[in-house]
Amino acid sequence: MASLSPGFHGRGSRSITERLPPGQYPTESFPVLSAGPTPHVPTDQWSFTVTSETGESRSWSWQDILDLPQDRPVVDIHCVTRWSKFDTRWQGVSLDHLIGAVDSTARYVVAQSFDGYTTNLPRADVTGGKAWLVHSFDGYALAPDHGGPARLLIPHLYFWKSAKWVKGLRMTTDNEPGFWERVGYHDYGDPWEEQRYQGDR
Ligand SMILES: Nc1nc2c(c(=O)[nH]1)N[C@H]1C(S)=C(S)[C@@H](COP(=O)(O)O)O[C@H]1N2
Ligand SMILES: [Mo]
Repeated sequence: MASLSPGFHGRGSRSITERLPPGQYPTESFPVLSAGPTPHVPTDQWSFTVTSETGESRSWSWQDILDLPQDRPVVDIHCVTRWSKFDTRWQGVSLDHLIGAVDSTARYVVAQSFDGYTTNLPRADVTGGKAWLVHSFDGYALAPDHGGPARLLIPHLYFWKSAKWVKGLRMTTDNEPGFWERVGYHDYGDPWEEQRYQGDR
């Protein structure tokens, strides 16, 4: 069998070309994209809260999160500004553990962040082992500019859905558009379907 040129294949057998969604380019760097200034939240003042559609809520301290089972996803990420970054390495907690702790039949969630940022997601997209609350990147504590102490990681959707400085999830019966979705970005944001703006299929 012919050998594959190093650098063009990461994990598994799919080539970088096959792993690049339409309209994206690969980058080694990790650009910072924030709508406003970086909030600084010390971990001893940090907590994460999931609130159901009936108002029931459950909160976790920083230590509570570290005590939950830890995952180490290695995933490709895709920003709507067209950069993609392959094989990014994270550590954190599956959102299944957090959402599963409250009694809710809501079909949507709104992620809420310390900087006031919000983004909406179908519940089905943040459960089933597809989404995480992450606190480490590449083996180090997540840098403040990239969302530290903790952010969401939802790699199968455009990266604006991965809320930085996240402080909680609100379960909602209706799909309530978040910060970028209200100003014209797509409600769902599938990079493989190029769902960049409202009106893109
Ligand atoms: N709280 C918060 N989360 C956010 C943003 C933001 O401005 N505030 N920007 C989003 C956008 S548009 C992108 S592309 C990614 C960028 O993450 P990065 O700065 O780590 O590359 O974070 C997303 N999460
Ligand atoms: Mo973005």
